[in-house]
Amino acid sequence: MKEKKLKYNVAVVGATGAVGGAMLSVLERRNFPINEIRLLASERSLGKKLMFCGTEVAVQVLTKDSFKGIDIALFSAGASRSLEFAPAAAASGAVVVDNSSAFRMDPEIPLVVPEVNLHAIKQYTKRGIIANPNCSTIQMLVALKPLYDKVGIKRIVVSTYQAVSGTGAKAIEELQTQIQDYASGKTMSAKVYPHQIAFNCLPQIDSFLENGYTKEEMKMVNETRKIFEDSSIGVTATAVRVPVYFGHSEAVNVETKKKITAQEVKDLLAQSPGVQLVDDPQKGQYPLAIDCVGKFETMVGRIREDESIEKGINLWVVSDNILKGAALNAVQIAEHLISQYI
Ligand code: NAP
Ligand code: 3JN
Repeated sequence: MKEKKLKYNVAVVGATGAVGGAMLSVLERRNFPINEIRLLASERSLGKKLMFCGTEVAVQVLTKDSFKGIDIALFSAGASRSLEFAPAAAASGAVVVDNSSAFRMDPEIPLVVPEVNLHAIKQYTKRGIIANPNCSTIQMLVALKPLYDKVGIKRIVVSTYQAVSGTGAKAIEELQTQIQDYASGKTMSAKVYPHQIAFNCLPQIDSFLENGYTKEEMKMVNETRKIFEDSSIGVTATAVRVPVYFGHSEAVNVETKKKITAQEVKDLLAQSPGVQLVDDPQKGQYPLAIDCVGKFETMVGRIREDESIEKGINLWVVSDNILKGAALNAVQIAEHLISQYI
């Protein structure tokens, strides 16, 4: 039997980005056992150094030869970079955890939320790649998995309220600039988004498809079915960008197969992995985007029965889109890999 490693060589692809930076901080916060950390980005970052565990590490340019000796490669440099470089990383012996949409719907590649379908990780051996779902899917399924297991889910109707950090650093800057321009009486201009985002809500995330939905909305539909391994589940989504910097919020309506009361849902979620129940509306306590920032848990509240149908539940689900929505989920997958497989 192969001897178990005590420490691992980890590459972070897109290390200079918002998600890559969060990956470094999550690896540090969770004391991931690292021998070598290799930071990879584009030629624009050549010469840059980033801090990791108190040491400066030079950023290297991503090439197909970047992965020699690497055990785990965490990718967050966009889908086209994943398509081009993840197979090369896998061929050189690394297990890839990919944050992009590149491989999510590939039937040979597991799509994993550890609290929901940890068992699927073992399929990584087929291609050496594991996909991280979209941020909006991840937090919704962390909240819904306990209900799915207990009473079954027939249909999900979800509306999202997504923070600008989901679009990256340029979008954070755009919101900031528009707010400053408004305060000083200047005309606001929009470059990243199709319309002004300050003081506005945009019912468009990513581009529109022929069926009238956006790509972001269809990611939630298709990824949910794959992760639950249930093609019968109905999912319909409206994804909205709101002028919030960090933290995605979601209003989720669920039609269950068997009846469950609001109190039973609260009891269930109070002890569910990855969930923090915040549900005392009389005291003004419910999940808020400003409270989820930096937290590993997905916050759930406003739990109530949908009185318009026989078996329905409403929930308000809030999570740090850069942490559980991306970096933390990827690191949790890597933790399971090293505890069970490599
Ligand atoms: P970002 O802040 O713009 O960072 C992009 C990163 O990719 C930077 O490190 C950049 O390096 C690197 N990069 C770009 N082009 C490259 C190239 N040709 N070769 C090597 N590196 C390159 O974006 P982000 O917000 O971190 O998001 C990055 C990706 O993560 C997204 O495109 C998406 O696929 C994924 N993501 C997933 C979720 C999710 O829902 N799970 C959420 C957000 C993002 P330079 O600094 O050198 O340009
Ligand atoms: O907009 C958000 O809040 C989440 C954005 C995710 C994202 C942004 C650019 C490219 C993705 C993703 O993870 O689905 C991608 C992509 O990889 O397609």
